[in-house]
Amino acid sequence: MPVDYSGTWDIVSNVNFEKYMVALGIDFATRKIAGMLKPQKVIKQEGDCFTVKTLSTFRNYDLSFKVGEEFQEVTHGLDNRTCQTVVNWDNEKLVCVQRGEKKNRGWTHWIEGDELHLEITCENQVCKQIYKRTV
Ligand code: 1AG
Repeated sequence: MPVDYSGTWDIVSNVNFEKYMVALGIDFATRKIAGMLKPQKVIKQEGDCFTVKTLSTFRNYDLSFKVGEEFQEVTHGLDNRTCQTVVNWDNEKLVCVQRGEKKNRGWTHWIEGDELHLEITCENQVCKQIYKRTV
């Protein structure tokens, strides 16, 4: 069975998010709010086509992509930068490269049991988040 990321996922852990946000240049006040959030991911996968909604009480962030197709991503409501972005499969992992002003920027998603894992990287900082399926 190929992997299916579709579903609604609630965050259960968030390690080093503060330093990731500092690396992105997010201001102090925004970091303090963002660090309190318990975001939810709502993912729809149809083959290689994805929509990933990151929902929170403060801001939402929506991303749509087809695996293997580069596109321009504007991180509206986050750091508001423009990246040339591509997501590829690495076996069952989704590996995203966000090419732009910030070095070494990207993320990787994978599934372990009923958990959705996410590592988000910017420069020398890696934030690790774990989400669980809503019941
Ligand atoms: C992402 O996930 C990250 C989406 O692309 C958002 C996660 C972190 C936010 C990044 C920087 C923080 C900047 C401003 C904070 C303001 C609001 C935060 C709202 C988001 C909730 C944490 C990869 C993939 C699809 O799942 O995008």
